[in-house]
Amino acid sequence: MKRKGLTRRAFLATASATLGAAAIPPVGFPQELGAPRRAYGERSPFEKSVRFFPESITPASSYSKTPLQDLFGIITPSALHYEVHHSGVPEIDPRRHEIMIHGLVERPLIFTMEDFHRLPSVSRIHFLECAGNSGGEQIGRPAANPQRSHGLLSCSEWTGVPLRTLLEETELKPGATWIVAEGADAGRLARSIPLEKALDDVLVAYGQNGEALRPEQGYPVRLVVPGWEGNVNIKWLGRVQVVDQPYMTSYETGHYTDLMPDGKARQFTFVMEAKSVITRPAGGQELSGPGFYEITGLAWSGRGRITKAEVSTDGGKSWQDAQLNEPILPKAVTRFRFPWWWDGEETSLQSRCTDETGYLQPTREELVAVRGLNATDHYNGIKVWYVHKDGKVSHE
Ligand SMILES: Nc1nc2c(c(=O)[nH]1)N[C@H]1C(S)=C(S)[C@@H](COP(=O)(O)O)O[C@H]1N2
Ligand SMILES: [Mo]
Repeated sequence: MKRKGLTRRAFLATASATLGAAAIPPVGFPQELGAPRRAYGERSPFEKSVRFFPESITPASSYSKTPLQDLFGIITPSALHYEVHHSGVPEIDPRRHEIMIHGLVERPLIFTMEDFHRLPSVSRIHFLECAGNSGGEQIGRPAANPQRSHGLLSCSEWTGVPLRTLLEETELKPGATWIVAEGADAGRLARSIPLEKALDDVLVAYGQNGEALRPEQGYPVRLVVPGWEGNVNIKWLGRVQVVDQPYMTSYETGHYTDLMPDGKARQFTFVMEAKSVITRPAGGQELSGPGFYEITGLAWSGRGRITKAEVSTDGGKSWQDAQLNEPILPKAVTRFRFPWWWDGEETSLQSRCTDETGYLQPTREELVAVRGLNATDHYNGIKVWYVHKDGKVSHE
């Protein structure tokens, strides 16, 4: 009688007390006046969710992961956005920062940040995902919770100027086919991007979730390259050079290329393919007993909108459609949810998604059969969580 658990009455029964037994006013209502206002808000002291810092070789070349299991909706709070820094977080004074656009252009331009804020702007919600996100899963080292397995993923509302507007202003010369974008951090991280993408939907962003970018996200200005691997989203943007070929920078040759089983490397694998992960219930969490649970998670695709998310609660034998929560935006995360009645037996939970191109997220086995085990970037296989009889959920 699994269906029975999905009725409204059944899940209201998850409330811990019925009214008859409760004190009025309920325990925990304060009796004193509250704290005074504050100029810049902070979350409740009871909320403890933080970024996770894996070990790093140097403090400057390091990363942190978003606590996906603790988040609601689709927007990542800026303070919890994942970070990848190859040469630390520079402190840039916006009054002194300039963006140069030059190369194969009729009119090279230099913008101050003040000039920049006067240009026509747009706001769009997009995910950002490091190519290395969940790479350990590919080589058979599954991570223990959603933060550790998939936390190099965040989603923000970005505000800025379309790169197209700036490039049109400079008047491109014939032969212009690529750009090289360079950061103003000490390492001057640079990436080649095809002009076609630069003229399509790339943003030169200064806003993140309604306020200025955080220093960790590239303050005062960064590239947002929707749907493409995190690395090309150049932070602390200083320079865009219009060129006639890719420049084979270290991050598109020595890094972020995928060594295939035949010994050849795939290069310029920019698009982050469709992927999903269940964030609750998931590894590191515990079910309090048989009964109703809402399974929820995130699905996203660098190729556009998510059209379907499916959940399996029986080890992948059968799949059922999950509900996609609005809004369902292109190259943004989409939240899905699925009502589940746990009967107390050992089982596993997994999700898979389909995007608007019809592409279906593969299993790890399908992906490894094609890509092998040399490279761990651009991994998008299905993630499985195991539910044990005692209610504990784990990664194995
Ligand atoms: N200038 C510069 N841009 C950069 C980086 C960097 O170290 N320097 N890291 C890149 C990498 S590898 C990723 S995944 C994203 C991470 O962006 P975030 O730190 O805002 O999450 O920024 C990219 N842009
Ligand atoms: Mo990255």
